[in-house]
Amino acid sequence: MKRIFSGVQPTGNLHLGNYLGAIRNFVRLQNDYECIFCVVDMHAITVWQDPKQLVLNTREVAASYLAAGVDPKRHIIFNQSQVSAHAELGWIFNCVSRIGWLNRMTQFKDKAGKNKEKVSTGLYVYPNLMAADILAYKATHVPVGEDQKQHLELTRDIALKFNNDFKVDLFPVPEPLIMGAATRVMSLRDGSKKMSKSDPSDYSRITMMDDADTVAKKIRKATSDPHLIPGIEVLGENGSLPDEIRKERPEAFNLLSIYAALQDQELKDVLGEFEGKGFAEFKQSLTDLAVEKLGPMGAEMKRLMDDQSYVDGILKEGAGRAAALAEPVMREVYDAVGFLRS
Ligand code: AQP
Repeated sequence: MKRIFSGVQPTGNLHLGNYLGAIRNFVRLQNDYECIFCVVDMHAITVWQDPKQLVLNTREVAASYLAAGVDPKRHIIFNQSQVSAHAELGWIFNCVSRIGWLNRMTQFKDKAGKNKEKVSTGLYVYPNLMAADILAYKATHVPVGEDQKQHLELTRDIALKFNNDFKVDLFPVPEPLIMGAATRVMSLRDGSKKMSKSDPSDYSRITMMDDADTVAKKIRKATSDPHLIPGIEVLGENGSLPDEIRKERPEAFNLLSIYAALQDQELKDVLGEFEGKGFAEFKQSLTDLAVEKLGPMGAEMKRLMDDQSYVDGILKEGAGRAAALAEPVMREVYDAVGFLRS
């Protein structure tokens, strides 16, 4: 049986990158895998979250899964803190994982910046908790964006080390599923930075709940360049965009890649359609497409977020089902480690 675990942090401002890089893929995977989709609220508090806002943001992520089309009857949707196995296994993995491994995590370096002494210890051991999220369910596959590949490698190392240290064959070594085009959506203001929830500028991202006017305004103000859209001759032999071309015009190709991803096309098809046109014209087409694809989903998210008891009920029911899956795994883990259960 192929089982997927994946999650999104409830840190507000869910954006187009979260949708194209993660949530849309969840919907596509649900026909081929048994899926566990988590709202990872314990990861969120590795940086300060306002408690009242965290509750709302947790419902926002759950609503995004539902509005995008995840079926909560066939698959599990829940928030991490409602299943204690995550914290329990996370602690054990703190004792399996090595400091040297964590020191190599580039996301920690990026997020901590120059402030390493001041960030929470939770932020540092975040990848160990992510390993626990996945392995508590013996998930075999994890859909990850480029930025999470290194953390999944660490999960694989932890699974292997645990099996080896305790001489068991307990954890599978999960495989990454890197999905389709535009797995990395960049900021609308600066093509060298990824689109992110925490960017102080609202104009850097399109959120999943932006209305049509806001989407139009953000795309109009998005950084592009004065050159015309090139033809397919800029692409490499396999149809991919050479790094040096992307580096020359990062914002232009970000917008073109977003269009391709939203339309479910290859970049070559988009270049074929818009070759020789300027960005003013292209931006109008991108706006129309983004509003068409995101508008109904954003409206459904808003409707669901007003139906608090429905969303909370889905999370509670999902947590019960998740806990039932994790429970026998945790029993095996405690036996392996030598924790006495009386
Ligand atoms: N810009 C992006 N392009 C493609 N995929 C993205 N993801 C995030 N940003 C992009 C994917 O969304 C999923 C959930 O991510 P997360 O909640 O763990 O947040 P994050 O990766 O730390 O990035 P965010 O959402 O922008 O938050 P901040 O600002 O806090 O860094 C993941 O699968 C991720 O790959």
